Amino acid sequence: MRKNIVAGNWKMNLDYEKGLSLFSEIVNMVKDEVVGEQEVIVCSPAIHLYSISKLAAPVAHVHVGAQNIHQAESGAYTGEISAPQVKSTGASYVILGHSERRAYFGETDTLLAEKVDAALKHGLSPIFCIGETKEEREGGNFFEVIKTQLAGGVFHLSAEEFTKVVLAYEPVWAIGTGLTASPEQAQEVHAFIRSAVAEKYGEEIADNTTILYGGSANPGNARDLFSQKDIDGGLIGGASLKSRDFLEIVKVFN
Ligand code: 3PY
Repeated sequence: MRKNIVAGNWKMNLDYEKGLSLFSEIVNMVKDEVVGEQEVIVCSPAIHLYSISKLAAPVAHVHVGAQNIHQAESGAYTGEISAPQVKSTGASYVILGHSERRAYFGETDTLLAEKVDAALKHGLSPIFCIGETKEEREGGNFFEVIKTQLAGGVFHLSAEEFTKVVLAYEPVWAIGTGLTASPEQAQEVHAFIRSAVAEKYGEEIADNTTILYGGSANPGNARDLFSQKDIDGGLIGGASLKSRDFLEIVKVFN
């Protein structure tokens, strides 16, 4: 079902104690201040997953996710973490295809499709990221880039599998740069993504797909972004590291 979601991407920040303390603040604020049906997800480094999942368990609408998994279930892959391991912590989501993983770890659409399959097989919902670079936007072929990422990463799924996927449009030029897509620029791409999903899986599934915006979203721009017809929430980087800022973004849906 199409949901409003605000997901934090903590990236490689916060030691164990600081992560627990930030998550506790978020949970307490959600309990006190969130009145809507919106879902709150925190995607933390692996070290926090088990402990914050325990804190999240009693709170409706708060969930935990990882930021990556390996495509294999187990084996000699030093330093990696698998879908069943993440699932065993109590987490229910995993970010896949973030542009930082594509750029710094060489993750291709083919590899990401395997990771998506591993996540779904073990009961994790992928938050699958797509988005164009500055050069691709300036070159004018960004719709093609996005369609290729969708086709390579998630369009091999059956319709039933696809309904468990959350999509996140993250223009690479808006990540870590302080630049944000304007609400109109973001809406244009979100509408395109929804139409590509409709072409592949039909109107009903497209209507029910949650598509998040990510890329320097903050309390100052979230309301304008989320008021666009095809933007169902956000994947939040820096602003998710401050409980008050993150909650202000969540509360846009109150
Ligand atoms: C950002 O906001 O910078 C992000 O990368 C969110 O995933």
